[in-house]
Amino acid sequence: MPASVFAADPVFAPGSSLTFSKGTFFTGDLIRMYVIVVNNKYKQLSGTLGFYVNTEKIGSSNFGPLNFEQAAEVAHDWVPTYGDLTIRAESTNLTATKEDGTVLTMGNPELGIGGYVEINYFVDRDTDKDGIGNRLDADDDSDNVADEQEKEFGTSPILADTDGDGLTDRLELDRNYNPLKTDTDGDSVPDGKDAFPLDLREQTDSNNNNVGDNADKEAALKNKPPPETPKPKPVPEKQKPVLQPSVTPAALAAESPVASVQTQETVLESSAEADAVPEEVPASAEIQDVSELQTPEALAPSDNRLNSIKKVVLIAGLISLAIAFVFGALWLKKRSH
Ligand SMILES: [Ca+2]
Ligand SMILES: [Ca+2]
Ligand SMILES: [Ca+2]
Ligand SMILES: [Ca+2]
Repeated sequence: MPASVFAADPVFAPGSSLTFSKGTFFTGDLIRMYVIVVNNKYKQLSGTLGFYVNTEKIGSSNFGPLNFEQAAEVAHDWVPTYGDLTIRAESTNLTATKEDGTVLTMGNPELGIGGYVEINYFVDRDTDKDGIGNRLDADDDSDNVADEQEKEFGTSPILADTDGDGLTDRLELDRNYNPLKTDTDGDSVPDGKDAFPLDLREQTDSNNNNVGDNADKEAALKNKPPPETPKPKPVPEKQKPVLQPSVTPAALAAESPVASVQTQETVLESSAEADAVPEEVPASAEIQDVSELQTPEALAPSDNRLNSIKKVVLIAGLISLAIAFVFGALWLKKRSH
């Protein structure tokens, strides 16, 4: 609890003291300190108050002129530092005007020396800003690791993330990471950015399946399906073959006179073969259908014709020999007569 000391002074009313804008404040807070001054003796009073912390002057504020029995609040803003502090407000300059017009200044024995008010205050830190100073707080950094445990583990009681890797001491202890080492597994990725702080080979888990991306890639390679056989490229319309079977001779005849003639020739060819009359076979048909003439069925009629010719020639020869013999015999008989 703050303790106040009052020094007699014409400025400060008996029992007055320093007050603060917050009942409890900590290091780093912005605090306004107040002190009440009163003129209870002179026609008018004005002056300056100096503010001190542990004898170091931190600033000053003027007041007045105050009429008889008039009071005023003098304030000064302050950012406290840590520790046991003595905070003082002291009158550093005074000017009093008496009823008879006499002016008294600082140092005049009638006015007296400058008085002061001061207060002792322990200013604590509140690291986790929970309104409880570290001296009374069992877990100064609110990382759920008590100050006593922090001593045991060697972690800082005022740093929730002792090693600064992005993970609190509590989380690292719970997961067996090292709360004193930024990169537990030594893969050059800090624990807070490493999806696997205990696995040197893994750092990321892109699909959140709790399996590292490197292991995922290896598994994918092992289970790789055989490459697909490439599908034949579609043939462009211009290169597609014309489907002849769908075109009938009748259709061709209807479309083109030339086609009609060719069809008629084919019909004539067929009838000539059936009748075995070579003279009636058009020359064009012989050239176009050599393969057909070479078949046994086509060759058979030709052999028959050759045999017939041979027989005729043989018979004619025999007849000629017979006639020649008869005429020879008659000629010899006539000569012998
Ligand atoms: Ca605290
Ligand atoms: Ca703690
Ligand atoms: Ca950490
Ligand atoms: Ca760590």
